Amino acid sequence: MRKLKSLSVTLGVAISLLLTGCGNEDSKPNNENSSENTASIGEQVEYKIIGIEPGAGLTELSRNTLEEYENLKGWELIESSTAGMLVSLKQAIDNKEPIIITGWTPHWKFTAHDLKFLEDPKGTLGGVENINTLVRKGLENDLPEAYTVLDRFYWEPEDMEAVMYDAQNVSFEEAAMKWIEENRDRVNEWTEGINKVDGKEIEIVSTPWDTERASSSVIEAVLEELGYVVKVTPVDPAIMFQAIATGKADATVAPWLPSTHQSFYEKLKEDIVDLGENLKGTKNGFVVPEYMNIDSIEDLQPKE
Ligand code: PBE
Repeated sequence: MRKLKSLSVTLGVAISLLLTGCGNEDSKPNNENSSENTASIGEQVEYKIIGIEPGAGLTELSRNTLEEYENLKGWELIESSTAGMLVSLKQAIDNKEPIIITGWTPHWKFTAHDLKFLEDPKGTLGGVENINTLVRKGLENDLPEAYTVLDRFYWEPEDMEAVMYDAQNVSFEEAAMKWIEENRDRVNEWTEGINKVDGKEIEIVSTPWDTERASSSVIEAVLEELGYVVKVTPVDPAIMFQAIATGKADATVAPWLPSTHQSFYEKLKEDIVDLGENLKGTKNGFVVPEYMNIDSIEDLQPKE
């Protein structure tokens, strides 16, 4: 690795000497002159960060990030949709052009493309996070069997990724069923000793992203096996929190905490029962293709 690095630096020096046409002592290879280089990144991406849905927690964190970093003065967050962001990302990568997106993991974009998170020294995009299970007040009394399953529900990022991966070819329902069949022992731990119910209804709220389509589909199938009639409704994060706090919905396995959905959580936490993490190890950030010569949000230059 080290050898490779020094080889590429040597090559870089040699090429830049060739380009400048002489051995001028003052000329530095381009990739060492970071201010010049990153200024051009800003220009090339037109001081735009390609964002996602306006209602996403990540969008709120990204807006704050543009305010908190002085070097991001004049930069703009382009809010659109996850699908739109993914199209822009693919186009940029196909053309080897620079692009900065708001991204997160788990997500297939990291397997489909070589990407990296920009360092976030101010931590405004949150660190490594969790996904929690929240239920409405009174659920423990009203639907004790479901409450216990929801309380026990816990899996790993690899599990969620397996469902998301399969759901590229089949429906989320089918992908969830396959995961359940392959992980019967784990599912049995969640349902052990719980009596079956006969057609009781339960309403789950979720968000529209693949991570949450995966987890909600699994919990839906597990509760259906127990005899519940389950309805899953994907909504914006703000609505999801309201639905739990007002008792309009029974449960959610979708909130990203402590940062992504913090503002919604803080407002309503008194009216919500938090059953803790169902998954650990998610992350948000500004994401760029590996080929971009930049490592940190602080390397970006303000718009002149
Ligand atoms: N996300 C994926 C969501 C939560 C799951 C990070 C895009 C968000 O609210 O930002």
